[in-house]
Amino acid sequence: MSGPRRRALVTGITGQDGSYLAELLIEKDYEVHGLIRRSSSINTRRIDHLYQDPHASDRRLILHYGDMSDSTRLNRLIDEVRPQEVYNLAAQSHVKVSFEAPEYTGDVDGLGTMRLLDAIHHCDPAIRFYQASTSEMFGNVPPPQSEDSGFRPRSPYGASKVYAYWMTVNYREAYGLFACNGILFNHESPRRGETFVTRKITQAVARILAGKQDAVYLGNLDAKRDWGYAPDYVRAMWLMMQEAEPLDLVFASGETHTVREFAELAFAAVGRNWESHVRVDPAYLRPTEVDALQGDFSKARRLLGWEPSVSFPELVRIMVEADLRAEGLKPEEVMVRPTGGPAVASR
Ligand code: NAP
Ligand code: F7E
Repeated sequence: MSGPRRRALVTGITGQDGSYLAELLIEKDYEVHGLIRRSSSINTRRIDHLYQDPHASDRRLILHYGDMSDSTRLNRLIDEVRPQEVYNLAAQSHVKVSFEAPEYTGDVDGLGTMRLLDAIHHCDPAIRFYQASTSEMFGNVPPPQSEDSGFRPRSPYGASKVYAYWMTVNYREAYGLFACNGILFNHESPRRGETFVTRKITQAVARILAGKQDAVYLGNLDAKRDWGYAPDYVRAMWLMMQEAEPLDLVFASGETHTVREFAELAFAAVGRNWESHVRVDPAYLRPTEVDALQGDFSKARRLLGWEPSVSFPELVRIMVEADLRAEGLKPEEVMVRPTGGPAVASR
């Protein structure tokens, strides 16, 4: 016999990860509450397929207006919703933008996390808390990076997330909260924001094929990242929250590839040469860069049995395929079959 339905609160529910996490939690029979920002245009397109009319009975997705900079709202929300699990995914998550808006990034990503932890501590310390920590915290620590590596952040975003990481640890140690950090390396999908490099490339591939543009302007092609598939990473978040003890764990693919390699594969997927379409514009360079990330997720594999399910070439093809469809093109007609694989990756 199943018990009462579990309740989760997800901040950042309108983002890439928030949308996949909401799907996963609903599938697992949770009542999902999401924090959304008021904006003058609709910002819920990633979760529109989950939306239910407020008058419907037995609602599984309930949205609340609020902002990570507003502690009174966060306190009230925790008190009203009384979730068993809080997933803190809200953030100004763009590293380059964080150099332009360092104070705002620190407020939302750093202090915002503390506000939520404090609301839980004062309202109901039994509430479990997940913090969306990031490989950006490692900065220029050489790869492979694991739970034992130090943090040397290279951006206001990375530094804000280091503060949030340690506040999560501190609320755990000081007040006994079940507060854990998932240290996630880059993860992508067709829902990735259009200004992150992977999606910028795959969207450009589709638009070039559709005749809407001829080139894409990028910054540092030599940067190395450990790229995985976002749905695998939200599964990791949920797994961490089901553990007996709160942990801090790295989740990654274990591989590293350059931005250049990503572009090469994405253009090759439609039979084009990347060099004919990629141009470098220094405007996209960062004042300080994280040169190389490659995660060692052996601890997560050992403790949680977690493994990534999508390889790097598959990820590129999934994203190219989705962007081709969005442009009204048929992937089966324009994508080149990879050696030994199907023409279309479809997921
Ligand atoms: P994302 O697509 O940029 O989503 C960020 C979410 O935060 C959106 O829902 C956004 O709302 C919300 N948000 C931003 N500022 C807010 C504020 N002031 N108050 C309330 N909500 C706010 O990011 P993501 O890729 O899903 O990443 C989720 C989390 O994991 C973030 O904390 C990110 O820093 C972290 N992370 C991401 C990765 C990755 O590779 N994706 C890796 C490690 C860690 P709007 O939709 O209204 O903008
Ligand atoms: O950059 C280089 C850029 O913006 C990846 C966020 O989710 O993952 C993400 O942060 C690399 C960097 O992601 C362009 O310099 C070259 O080296 O896609 P990105 P990110 O900075 O790694 C981490 C784990 C997070 O936590 C963050 O929230 O690509 N690059 N040319 C470019 N990057 C962008 N955005 N645009 C370019 O034109």
